[in-house]
Amino acid sequence: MLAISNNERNKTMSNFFNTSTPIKYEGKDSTNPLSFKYYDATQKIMGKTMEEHLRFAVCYWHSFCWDGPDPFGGATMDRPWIVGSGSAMEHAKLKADSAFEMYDLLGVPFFTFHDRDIAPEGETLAESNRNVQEIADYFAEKMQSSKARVLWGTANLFSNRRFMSGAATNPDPLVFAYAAAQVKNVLDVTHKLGGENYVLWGGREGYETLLNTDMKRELDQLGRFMNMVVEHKHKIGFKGTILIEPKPQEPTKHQYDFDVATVFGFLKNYGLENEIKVNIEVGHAVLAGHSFEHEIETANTLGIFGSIDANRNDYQSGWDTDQFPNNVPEMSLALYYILKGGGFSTGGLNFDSKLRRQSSDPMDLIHGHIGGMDVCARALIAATKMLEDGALEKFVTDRYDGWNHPDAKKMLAGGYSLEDIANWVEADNVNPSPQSGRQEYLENLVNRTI
Ligand code: XLS
Ligand code: NI
Ligand code: NI
Repeated sequence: MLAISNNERNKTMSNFFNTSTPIKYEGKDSTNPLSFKYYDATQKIMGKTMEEHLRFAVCYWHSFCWDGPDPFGGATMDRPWIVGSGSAMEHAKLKADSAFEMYDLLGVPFFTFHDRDIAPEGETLAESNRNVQEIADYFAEKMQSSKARVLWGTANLFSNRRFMSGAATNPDPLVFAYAAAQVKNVLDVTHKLGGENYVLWGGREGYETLLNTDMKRELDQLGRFMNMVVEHKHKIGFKGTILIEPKPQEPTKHQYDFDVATVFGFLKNYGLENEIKVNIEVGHAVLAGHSFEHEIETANTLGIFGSIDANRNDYQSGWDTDQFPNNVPEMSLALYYILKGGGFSTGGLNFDSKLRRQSSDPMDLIHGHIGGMDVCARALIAATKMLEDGALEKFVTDRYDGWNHPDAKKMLAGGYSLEDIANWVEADNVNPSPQSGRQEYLENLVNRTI
């Protein structure tokens, strides 16, 4: 069913979806498409409810701003706040009404937004920023009757053509300044709304060709920019986490935030490794040539794990197609490593997911999120089984057991030189015997939990 056209609707009370009954958990045998089969928000599992473990967030941009274009055709989705009559600010409020209608239907605890998603750009940045503040105040009113909170806010520093050559990494200092003014506003707004994190995704922070690029200068600019963000966070008393979202390319050919390890190197270089963490997206990990769990464990290892965007790519095209998660084994391993690392603190699981172009009905947004939430809930159940069972962890512990020997410890502690070790290996005829890594056996253990 298509949405009711704009003139039929009340401007302050949205009725975008053709149901007002909140989606409930009905169990896996339910055939009701408007129910959760696995996500039972209040079910306790390893000491926390599913809601507390998963910390689901709905994203504003793909859910409410994207209306289905592709390179060969325009919009396919009926979004009255994009095409209907009324002022841009009236549209923004109507969009907010529909967004909160969806948060409440799904019962999600969080949402995420860019400044440009929620409010129209004005004639000047001052006007744009005021528009964002006005809609944020409108959110604050709506949050009094909704349980949805802000997981993170972010600034759109990539859509407008002024950012075509980068935001913080632009050759023009005026663009750097403009971006700084935009980020300050969204960070303030995120703080005011009680947001738990602030995200920086640098889609245009990179370059197309070295022929016109001073890489060292651009990285220094980005380093200074990030330091200013952190300084401002402390100045205003924002307790949330600042997160960088790595992505190797798209839209820019070479992006400076390529992957988790690259971001860590950047943070170290600019003295930010204790201030900024990462928001890892499934599709971005894959674009960088990694598995999602590799990126998560890398972040755990480096102490910078923050949050995730759970959307994945199309397996065949390989693009950042931002599909709702629908791969239980992939998400199970991801959650296993997230839980092993201690789970989310300020972070959460954001659906930076968009519908397929032919899913033109508003209710498709509900189906997409139900599916994504159920996939993640199933994965959470599998991940906790892996942890509670402990066989995987025990295998890894046993595999490294040789390092508990006092001589092995001494080798790592600097107690022997290269020469000492060489003398010992030759004198004692040290001859290690290879041990199986048992990958297939371990994969079978994982499979039992899914
Ligand atoms: C784009 C990114 C973007 C960020 C927020 O690929 O995933 O949507 O999550 O700017
Ligand atoms: Ni993305
Ligand atoms: Ni993302």
